[in-house]
Amino acid sequence: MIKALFSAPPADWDEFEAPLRAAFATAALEVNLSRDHAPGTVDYVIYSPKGPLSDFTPFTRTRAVLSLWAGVERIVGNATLTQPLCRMVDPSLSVGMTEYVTGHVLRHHLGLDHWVKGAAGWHQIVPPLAAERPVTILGLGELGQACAMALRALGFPVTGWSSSAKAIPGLTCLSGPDGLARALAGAQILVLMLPLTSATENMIDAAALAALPPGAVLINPARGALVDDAALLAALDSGHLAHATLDVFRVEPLADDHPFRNHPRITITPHIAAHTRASTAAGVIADNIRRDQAGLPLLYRVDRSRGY
Ligand code: NDP
Ligand code: OXD
Repeated sequence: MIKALFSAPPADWDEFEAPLRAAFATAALEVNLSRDHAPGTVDYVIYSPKGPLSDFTPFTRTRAVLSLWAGVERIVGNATLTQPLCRMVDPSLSVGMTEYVTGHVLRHHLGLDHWVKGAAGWHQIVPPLAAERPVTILGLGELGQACAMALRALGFPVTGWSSSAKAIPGLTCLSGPDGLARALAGAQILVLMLPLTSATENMIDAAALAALPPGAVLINPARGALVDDAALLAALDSGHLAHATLDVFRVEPLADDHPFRNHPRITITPHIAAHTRASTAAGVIADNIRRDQAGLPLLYRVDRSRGY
């Protein structure tokens, strides 16, 4: 019998227990799923960074740590973690992120705030068509590509920037420092879809913000520490940046007295851009355990040297 330890907050257990048991049954896996197995007996750890586990040393027979989160910056550098680490790639996560990004891009593209506020008079401010509104996405992985394809389908010219060079039909794909300069210079709307690593922390600093065209909008549903907070406030206050829509922050929950709060050019959402949903993610976890048990390589393994 396979032993799987569920190491996550109680609310996650309530959400995941039944779907995981169902997914294990569907995958014909006999799994003893519990929140309190003795560490030395555990085959797989199903892990949330909000759970109790921080020392992986006693998990001597554990074959893999399977994260419920896509972002792994809070575990990838854990020196006690010698077991393989897999991040979450979940179809619902991609759909949720695509809906969030598309919705916020369309809000800014159409200037919806002006009309929602209830504009007086009869001033016909006609927005440009999507084809005239270039969008750049930094990060062309699972989520960045899903967002890019959805925006492309709506007619936006989409440029994506990633670590490795890519060729994706319909997108302008860039990489490297020159690619970043081009990607920023052309971005009327900039979407961050990068993981937080030592290479990406503070990437959106004063120079990167200055490289955007005047009046650009930033949408960050990736990680707060990608952005230099002080530089962002300065760019907004000078008017160079028209607006920032932020879902993620250096410290969460965002403090009530943080300068981002009540800033007229910042929209805050409380880390809700995309949620790992048990209905689909349980199957992803079960499938990875099935693969490992069958001697197949684990999917979505994190490269510790890159940090994602
Ligand atoms: P992926 O690992 O699939 O994609 C990451 C992308 O970033 C890849 O294209 C990668 O390039 C690129 N990249 C990484 N480092 C660099 C670098 N130094 N320079 C240039 N490009 C780089 O991640 P996901 O798309 O699944 O997720 C992205 C992030 O979204 C997560 O790490 C997480 O932080 C955040 N997230 C936020 C959620 C929310 O609710 N707010 C929900 C889920 C995730 P390459 O393709 O060459 O490897
Ligand atoms: C994640 C997140 O990384 O929710 O999955 O931010």
